[in-house]
Amino acid sequence: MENLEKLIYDLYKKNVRQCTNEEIYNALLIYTKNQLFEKGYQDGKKKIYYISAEFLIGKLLSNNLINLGIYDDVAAFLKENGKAIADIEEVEPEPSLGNGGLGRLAACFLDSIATLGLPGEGIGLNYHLGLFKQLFENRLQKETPNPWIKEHSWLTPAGVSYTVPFRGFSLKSSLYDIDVAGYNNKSIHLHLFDIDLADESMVHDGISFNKKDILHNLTLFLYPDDSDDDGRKLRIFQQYFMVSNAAQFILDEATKKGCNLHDLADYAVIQINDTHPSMVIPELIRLLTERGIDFDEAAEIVSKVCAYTNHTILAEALEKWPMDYLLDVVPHLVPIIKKLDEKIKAKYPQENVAIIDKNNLVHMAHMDIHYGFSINGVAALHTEILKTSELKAFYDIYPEKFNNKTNGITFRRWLMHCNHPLTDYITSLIGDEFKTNATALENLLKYKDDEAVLNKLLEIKTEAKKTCKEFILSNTGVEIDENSIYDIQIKRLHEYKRQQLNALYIISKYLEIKGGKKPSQPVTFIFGAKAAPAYVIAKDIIHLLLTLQDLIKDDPEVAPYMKLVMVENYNVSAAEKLFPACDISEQISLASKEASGTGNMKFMLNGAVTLGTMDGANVEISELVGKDNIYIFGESSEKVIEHYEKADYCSRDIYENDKRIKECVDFIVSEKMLALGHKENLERLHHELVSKDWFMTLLDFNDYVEKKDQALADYADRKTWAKKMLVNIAKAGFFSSDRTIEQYNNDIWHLTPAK
Ligand code: GFP
Repeated sequence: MENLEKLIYDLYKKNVRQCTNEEIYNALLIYTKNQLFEKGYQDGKKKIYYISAEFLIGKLLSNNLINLGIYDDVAAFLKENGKAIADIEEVEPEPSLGNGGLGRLAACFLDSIATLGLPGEGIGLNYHLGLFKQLFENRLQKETPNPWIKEHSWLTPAGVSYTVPFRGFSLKSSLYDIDVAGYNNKSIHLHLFDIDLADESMVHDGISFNKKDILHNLTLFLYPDDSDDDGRKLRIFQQYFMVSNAAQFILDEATKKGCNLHDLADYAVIQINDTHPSMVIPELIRLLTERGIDFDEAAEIVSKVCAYTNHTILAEALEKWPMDYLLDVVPHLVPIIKKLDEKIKAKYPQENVAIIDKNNLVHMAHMDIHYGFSINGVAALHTEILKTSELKAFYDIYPEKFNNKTNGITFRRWLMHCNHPLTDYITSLIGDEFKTNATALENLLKYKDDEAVLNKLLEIKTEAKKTCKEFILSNTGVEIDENSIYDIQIKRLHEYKRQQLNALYIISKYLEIKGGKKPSQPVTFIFGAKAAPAYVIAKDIIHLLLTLQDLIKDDPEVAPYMKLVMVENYNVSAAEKLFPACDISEQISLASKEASGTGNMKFMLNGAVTLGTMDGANVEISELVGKDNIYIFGESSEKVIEHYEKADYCSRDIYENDKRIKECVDFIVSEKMLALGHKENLERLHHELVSKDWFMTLLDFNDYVEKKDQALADYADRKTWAKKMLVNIAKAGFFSSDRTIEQYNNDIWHLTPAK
């Protein structure tokens, strides 16, 4: 650590003790960047380019130190000098480049690509104000900008620039790179393209800005409000800017290595992460034809380079752009897309696989499937649903293109970084093989009846709960009880993820306590979620949760037995405090709707027990841990799909015929709630549940209550519970993103890993 000490002295002419945390953070930033640079970057003839609108990378300092293998040394050095690494970490702003699971998956994948020694790059945009920062005001979500780029940051200007043509003007880009360290391996780059004239000062009243001023707004926000035409067009501007830069960059890199463009597939493979980067297909074709390749061959080349990952079956997320918008923004792509569509229509005339439908909407996923060589879902059930239902028409044409890649998470961040005590304890029991071979966690199973081990696991959990309690207090102002059961649901707010189901359970418990039935063990229900700014019902659900939070907290009859807390501005840093502390992991989406989930994996890895539906990766979790170590409830995905097909689900029938359900739903608009909350929001939500309930909350309510009550009761038998914890940790190895990336590489990318 002499170098670090010297660097600090050179920078500030002070010794470490005299430095502020900011000064030490800045010095560590420089120090770490230098170390990464010296270690070098993965390279090879063929590269994977992972293009994504989101990269939810989280803070980077500690993770980089871990992956460089110097975390312990740096932490010890700081400690010797009277500083705590945790305090230094607090100084780092969290990059705000993602929204939820999609973006976090991309970040985990970069970590694993680098760790496995694969030549690869991430490509995205450098959003200055991120998604948005969530504030709670008046028990409502308020969106404000989330600036994260400071004078000193992980971004390094790369000196690369391209011109991106739009209708009537063009925009020059600048590239910024973030190094992503491999664990005990070289780094790869996350390439973030930006414009030079981004003007943060144009934002007013929360996150409003002139959506037409593309020259200045293009890289301000991730997912700018798309509730009007200008907002939707802005998304196309962003997407095209991202993929045109990516395509030019990829062709440049390949050409420099000797590619003659006809053999592009020997140099590049592109993973299209969801539909946002889909325009890379016509853009690459455009660039190839500009360079003298004829159209049909260009389309063929691109089809050998592009692979598509589907992350959802929700229609709203499968983008369909009106042709008029494309004509307005990227008219030069339109003839290409039309030609691609004609070729398909000549072979497959059926409307349901067309790229351009009869309403002149361009189906981006359809283009990806026809002109990509691989289509993957993100969990076994999800891929099955794609094949047999959502994308069946395509599966019938191209069965060989479909494959499953069950999601994974990087254990460097989601265990080694966020849970040092558990990592150290596991290491003391089974050595550190699991750090590079995650399935070695199964070696823990030999301790499943070892009382000392089980007690130690409980002790580590209690310590994590204490740390989390401090975080909750500073974030929400609510003091929770570390001896209560922590029941946690943290994920984007969406009706299909069914935070409203959890809320109805909490209402039922509240009513029970008021009626004199006290739970034997206090429970803390913890939520963290952002709602998309234009998603009205999602925001109403946040309002319901915040209103319940206060109602319960201020009721002396109820508060000793349960609390509800909603973390403000839930992000990766908050997640790192919450996962280690969780007892019960809420994965309660309507079966068939959650493609995979990855929070479910982070929870089990940290010793929480899942309460969930047979949806997404929950199915694989339940197969791995066995029915004694998971709580499953709810209607099956087959039945749910059948309900949608027959359109026979009627929430009002359930509401009117089930006294308890009616009572809980009506509580939303009870006098008590209306005294605290807003009539408009609560009534709208009540109406939605009774008259629509598109994601069938009421269908699963009774089963949910029963299984959740069971889980809470079982918690009391501490030894049996600790055994469940141990089995969950031991079986989490399959969900390492190293396994996922290995499968992507073996089945789709075919890259040669560095030795
Ligand atoms: C989406 C899906 C999740 C899936 C992730 C990553 O994330 O089920 O795990 O992508 O594949 F919905 P979110 O929309 O939940 O952020």
